[in-house]
Amino acid sequence: MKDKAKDDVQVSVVMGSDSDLPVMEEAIRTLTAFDVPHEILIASAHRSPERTSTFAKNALQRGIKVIIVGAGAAAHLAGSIASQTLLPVIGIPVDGSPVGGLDALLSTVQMPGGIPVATMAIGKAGARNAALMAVRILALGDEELRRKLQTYVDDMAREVEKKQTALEERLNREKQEG
Ligand code: RP5
Repeated sequence: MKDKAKDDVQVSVVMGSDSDLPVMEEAIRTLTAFDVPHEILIASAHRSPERTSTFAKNALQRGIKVIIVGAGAAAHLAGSIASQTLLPVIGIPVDGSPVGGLDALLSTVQMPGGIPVATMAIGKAGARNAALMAVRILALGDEELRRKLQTYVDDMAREVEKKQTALEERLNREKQEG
């Protein structure tokens, strides 16, 4: 039988446009890898303000725990959502604009005091970290998720060791070959 509590959506992944999807897929992939139930939505702060507002105002009541928001250009989406909910909002500046996402970074990170948006790095690294930040928040009350997070961190450390070994082998080979 399905465990209903575990199947309930815990994270909303919101993006300003379908053009943000290639970046946001990194967050979606990571949430999927951790088996975190999530939903994916398109809502624009500028083009569909009412849709954005309805989502933000209902999210807490729907049982959502964390909202991940990606937007590019004059990226007001994360701040707009954060202003209409008490849930933690994690922002990802999407790097689709001619200025490489710097506009989105400043629009997302420079929130006036009082309405926080936890802003990640520009682009795919930020999207991956947004999902990992959501997992860290959820893991505070979920031992199984905390164990998965520990395995993820341990695997990364092992990867570095492997790279070190591969590098040493290559340098030794090159030395022997003269
Ligand atoms: C933002 O404007 C979106 O988040 C997207 O990054 C950017 C461009 O949107 P499109 O013109 O590609 O739909 O609101």
